[in-house]
Amino acid sequence: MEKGIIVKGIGGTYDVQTEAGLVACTLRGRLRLRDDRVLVGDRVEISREPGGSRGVVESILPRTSELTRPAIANVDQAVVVTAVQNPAPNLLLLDRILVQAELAGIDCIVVFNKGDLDPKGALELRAMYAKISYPTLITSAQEKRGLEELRAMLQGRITTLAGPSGAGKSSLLNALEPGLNLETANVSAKTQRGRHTTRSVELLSVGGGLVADSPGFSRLNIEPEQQRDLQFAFPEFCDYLESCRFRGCLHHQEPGCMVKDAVQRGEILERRYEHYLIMLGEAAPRY
Ligand SMILES: Nc1nc2c(ncn2[C@@H]2O[C@H](COP(=O)(O)OP(=O)(O)O)[C@@H](O)[C@H]2O)c(=O)[nH]1
Ligand SMILES: [Mg+2]
Ligand SMILES: [Zn+2]
Repeated sequence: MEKGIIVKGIGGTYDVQTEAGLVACTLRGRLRLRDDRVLVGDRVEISREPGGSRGVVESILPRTSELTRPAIANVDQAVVVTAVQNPAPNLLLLDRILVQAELAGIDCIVVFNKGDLDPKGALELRAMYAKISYPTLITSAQEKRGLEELRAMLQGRITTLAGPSGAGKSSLLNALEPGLNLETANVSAKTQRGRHTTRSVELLSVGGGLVADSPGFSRLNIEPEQQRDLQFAFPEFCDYLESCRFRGCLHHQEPGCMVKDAVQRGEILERRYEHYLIMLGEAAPRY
């Protein structure tokens, strides 16, 4: 049977990207019963009349991952975009997004855009995150720099773009695929909280991959049930976790904590550790 990926779903019609192009599909009856369970990103089998332009989704293949906000199935990676300037980088927000992606089991790529505005600052920011072991990239949508590297990272994968409003996410996609004509806006023209144009998630064909230009992870506070796992969402902690004196060490005020030692020796960035403590405090108010 013909295979494809659902890239858009509106009012019971699902656009399925197949090797032969986009096919508008409805759902086979038994799938319609669980209409809310069909997600953009789902890999599906479809049937259609030979040469027909419309089809029917017959079955949904098993998912490799499932994000709830935004609701997308089979996301392989998050590309987190932060502007080097304008707006000023919010590294706590960047770390929050990275943590949520880590907790969801998704690979992360850290992109610093608007490199043209402060090339030196861009290098410093990149060095911080490269040290943590994240793949990093400096781009300029305006000067068309770093675009080929970004394209290579998107190739053949399902990606969600995340990052604050105004970072240049839509501009980067437009630079990669000029035909997209995504709306972009001056930072000053956006409200402080960013504009939230409510629209359904859609996967766009960009650079040989599929990309969701979504506002990113909308639930960014750490929930109590995430408290224990939070430490594992900081990849640079992992080498030390086993060596703490106490088994249940949460690396806050416990004696004999190897994570804190590593921070003191400069092996773990102090800023990252501070962000860990902020998030830990949200997860468990007594910390
Ligand atoms: N100087 C500079 N400005 C950029 C760059 N990328 C985007 N912008 C500008 O930043 C503003 C916000 O871009 P937009 O793509 O709408 O950001 P989004 O909210 O993340 O999608 C727009 O005015 C863009 O023209 C860049 O690489 N350099
Ligand atoms: Mg945008
Ligand atoms: Zn510890």
